Amino acid sequence: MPEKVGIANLPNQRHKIVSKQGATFTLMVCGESGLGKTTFINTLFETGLKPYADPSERHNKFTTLHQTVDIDIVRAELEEKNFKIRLNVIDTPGFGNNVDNNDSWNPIIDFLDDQHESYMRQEQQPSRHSKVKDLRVHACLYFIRPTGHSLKPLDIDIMKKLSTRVNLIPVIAKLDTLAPNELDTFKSRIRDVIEAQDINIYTPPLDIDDTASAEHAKQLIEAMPFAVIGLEQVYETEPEKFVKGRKYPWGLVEVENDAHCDFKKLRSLLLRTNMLDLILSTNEIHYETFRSVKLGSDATTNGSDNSQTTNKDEPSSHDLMKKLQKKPRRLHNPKFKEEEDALKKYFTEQVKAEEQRFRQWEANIVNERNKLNQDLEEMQAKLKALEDLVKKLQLSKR
Ligand SMILES: Nc1nc2c(ncn2[C@@H]2O[C@H](COP(=O)(O)OP(=O)(O)OP(=O)(O)O)[C@@H](O)[C@H]2O)c(=O)[nH]1
Ligand SMILES: [Mg+2]
Repeated sequence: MPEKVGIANLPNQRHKIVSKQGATFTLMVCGESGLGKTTFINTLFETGLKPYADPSERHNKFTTLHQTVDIDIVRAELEEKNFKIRLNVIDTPGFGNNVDNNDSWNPIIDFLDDQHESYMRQEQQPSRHSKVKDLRVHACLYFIRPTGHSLKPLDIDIMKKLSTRVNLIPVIAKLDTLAPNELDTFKSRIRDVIEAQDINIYTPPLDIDDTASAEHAKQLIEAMPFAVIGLEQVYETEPEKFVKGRKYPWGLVEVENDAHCDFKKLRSLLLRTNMLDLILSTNEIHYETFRSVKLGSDATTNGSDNSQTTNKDEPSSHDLMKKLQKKPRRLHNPKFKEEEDALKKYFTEQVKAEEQRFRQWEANIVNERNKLNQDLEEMQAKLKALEDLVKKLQLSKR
């Protein structure tokens, strides 16, 4: 790990809370297949943390070589000026390769929930001799395809699900494939959709006491969603000056140039300025939400036998463990609550649509009846006129 990442700055962020043992930071990448997630991880940590993809092999239909096919955890320990970070990087298989992509992201959601659950179980053990295993994800980078249009319905769906579980950071992938003049509009369209759809993305807090860091946070917020490029090669632009980037006939797109992409801003947010906020907010917001939903659903499902818990406000860890073990997993998982809600919504929509269809049908029948009545009246009038005429003719004949 090179020195410039600056993890030694971490103790300055919220120093009182950081223990001498350093911190654990877990980063996840996810998004459609082939957007450069694995490449980005290597670029971010400036190492071959993961094997690179060979473009010629990737496009061979008969092999999945280098394509990430499983949730893959890479662990590393970084140390800078005696401050230690235990880093977990979770690479996920890209979705979007299947005809039906609706479920391809389920394993990722399950993974996030499982980590919260496993942490909660460990916390509730009466005695915790062994070290707590904590793989709760502190930041999830969601890679967006650089289409220049907007977010796809699938992106919206997945981002919504992720944002209730994890600090979600949207990232525009492969910026170099987007025309420079398209970026601003693309970004603002994405921001509009995120706002309209009420997707809760991670926002760096503005520290009002510290103008410099507030200014930096403001710049980060304005740059969201960060547009990045993954490293391909290092080029010598001037003698002894090496630059990482991607070379095109019109020039070099530099990874670490703020004028070219937001890579440096994103790296700063993740590894320098906001790592501790990401860790703490995961614990304070996402883990707490998971915990209360889980225990809440547990309490409701156990409403009939609350005699076991003497003090309602403070159930003992033993009671909680007993409840968690007794109940089938299905009832606890917030994912099933979401699915249940989605089913209810679908059902209500279907009923509404059927009702609407029935009303329309009824209205059509009434219209048809009125029209027929009108026709009948007209016919009767004509008949009467003809009868009158016949009568007149008979009279004139006599
Ligand atoms: N033009 C361009 N190509 C990139 C960039 N980043 C990665 N690539 C290329 O895109 C291809 C896919 O990269 P990966 O990193 O394997 O993509 P991935 O998102 O991990 O793919 P899955 O594992 O299938 O989900 C490789 O050929 C990379 O060289 C980028 O910023 N710009
Ligand atoms: Mg990959």
